[in-house]
Amino acid sequence: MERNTCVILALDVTDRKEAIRIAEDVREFVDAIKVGYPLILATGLGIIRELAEFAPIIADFKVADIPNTNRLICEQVFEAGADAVIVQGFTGRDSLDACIEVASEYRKDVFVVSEMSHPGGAEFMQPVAEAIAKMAAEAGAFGLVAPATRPERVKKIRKLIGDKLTIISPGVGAQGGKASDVIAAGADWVIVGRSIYNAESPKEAACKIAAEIEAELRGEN
Ligand code: NUP
Repeated sequence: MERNTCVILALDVTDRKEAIRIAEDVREFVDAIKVGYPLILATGLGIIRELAEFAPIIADFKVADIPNTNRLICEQVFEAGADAVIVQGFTGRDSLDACIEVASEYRKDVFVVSEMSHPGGAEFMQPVAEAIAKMAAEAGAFGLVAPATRPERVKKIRKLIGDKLTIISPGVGAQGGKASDVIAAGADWVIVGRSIYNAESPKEAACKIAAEIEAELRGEN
């Protein structure tokens, strides 16, 4: 995944044609497309290959099972053509290791959720987020998913892991987070769903977020 616009589209629509139309529309302003249960349950796993024509695909299945089941899930995800998978870290090191082993067999990447972006993410996950981040770094994960709704938490996690892991950050726009704030806090990419796919012009919305990040990185904000 090349860092260019620093925007990842979360494509949580449930109609195949709409998904493809939006992906095509925004392709020049997003570095990757994240797909998850809403789109894949509605349209089937084959949508991954169709969308991969436009951008690298991150499969957000928040994999959270025993090692053997995690392995079976990750094999399906990579066989379907995904470039990366998002997994939960709270299931422990052996479960994460299983995902990372499969990913390395396919030469693909694993992102680990350290703490979720919604208010409930602070209830049970926040107290263990740093331990999860450390484990992800030790296990050799590619990156972390950390909340744009709490840039101060992203800053803390970035400090803890240094440059070892890539941080992708959901919660921009509809959940209240601001793209430039979380990039300033140390995230590498923002993940944006509704603010792009529900916009009158998804392309313009994505372009605007990319421009905001570019200005932040240039130190113009
Ligand atoms: O902590 C997380 N928060 C979050 O919103 C981890 C996630 N994977 N996500 C996903 O990011 C969520 O499932 C959705 O696909 C996307 C955010 O979408 P939106 O709030 O920008 O519409």
